[in-house]
Amino acid sequence: MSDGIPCIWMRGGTSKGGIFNAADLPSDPAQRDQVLLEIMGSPDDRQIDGMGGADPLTSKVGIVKKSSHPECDVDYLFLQVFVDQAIVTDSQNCGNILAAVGPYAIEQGFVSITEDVTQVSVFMENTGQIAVLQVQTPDGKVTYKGGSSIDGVPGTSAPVTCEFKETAGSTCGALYPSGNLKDSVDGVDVTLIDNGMPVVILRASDFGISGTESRDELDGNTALKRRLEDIRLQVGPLMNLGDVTEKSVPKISLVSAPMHHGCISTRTFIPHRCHASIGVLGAVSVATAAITPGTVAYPLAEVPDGDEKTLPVEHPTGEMTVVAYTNGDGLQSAALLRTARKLFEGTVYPLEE
Ligand code: NQM
Repeated sequence: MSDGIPCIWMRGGTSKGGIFNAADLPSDPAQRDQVLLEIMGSPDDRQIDGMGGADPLTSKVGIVKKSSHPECDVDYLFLQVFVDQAIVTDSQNCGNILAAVGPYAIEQGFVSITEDVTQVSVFMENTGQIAVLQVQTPDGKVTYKGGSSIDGVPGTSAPVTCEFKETAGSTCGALYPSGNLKDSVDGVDVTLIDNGMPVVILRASDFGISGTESRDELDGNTALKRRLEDIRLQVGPLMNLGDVTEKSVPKISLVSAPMHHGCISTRTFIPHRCHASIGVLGAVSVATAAITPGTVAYPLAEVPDGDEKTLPVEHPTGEMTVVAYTNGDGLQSAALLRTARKLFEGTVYPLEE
């Protein structure tokens, strides 16, 4: 048997995956990706021969190392391991797994505990941007126990607050990479936006759906999924992402008016399966469009007054609240509440040579 690789399996927000110390994985990206496919059990719909949970939301990897960035404690590289294809991609970031990186960085000794709350500054390698996390560390150690709840996760846990600044154009080079607030593709209005996550925003009603359907119902709608993928492939080059056939971005958010006193309602494809909720940076991008006149989302959105806006983004299992700090130039920074939990610490085994 091979020696295996040290790993901690964690829930971060509404996602789950393996968190690794970069020093424990092969430094060659091709070798590393092969090892991660073997660990997750991909490609296979059930990921039966690996750790993955047969869902893109539970087939995720975070790789952490000490940062050389002057303002940051750790570098975090996110990798999406496809479930049914032999693809590992760094083309996107993940704000949910990021929430797990905070406690991981402290427990692994990358960051020293300061007070009852310890700040962890993270350089997000996928996009070259910074996130600042506040992790609960009472009595000199990380706690996962607490009273905070997030929709999509049962029970309550300790809060991990995540603050993002300057996320505009994270991957596409500009907040509105096509240069327009609204474009038309296949006769349908689209807003192409990247405020931390590249997202194509479309009106649900343009596709003959209400936008309140369940994840399972939308996942079963193969005609809808085919149309969305067709649009996604066309807008890839417009978003400076090139051919996106084998990329997990852009995501697609179908928006409609809020149903539960939120800011906007969403059903998001990531990109081939419907999200059980919505991604963290995905929600920041949608919220940014929702408060911006001229986008597809704006006429459907309920937008509060004031520079600090609480924007609940509704999704299939509840809502994700984005607290947006704005000025005349739009959204300047965003804060979100997440929780995380350490599930397992041990050794994972790729296939033997
Ligand atoms: O947008 C899923 C997730 C995500 C990404 C996805 C995320 C984010 O829920 O920041 O968190 O969009 O593939 O983990």
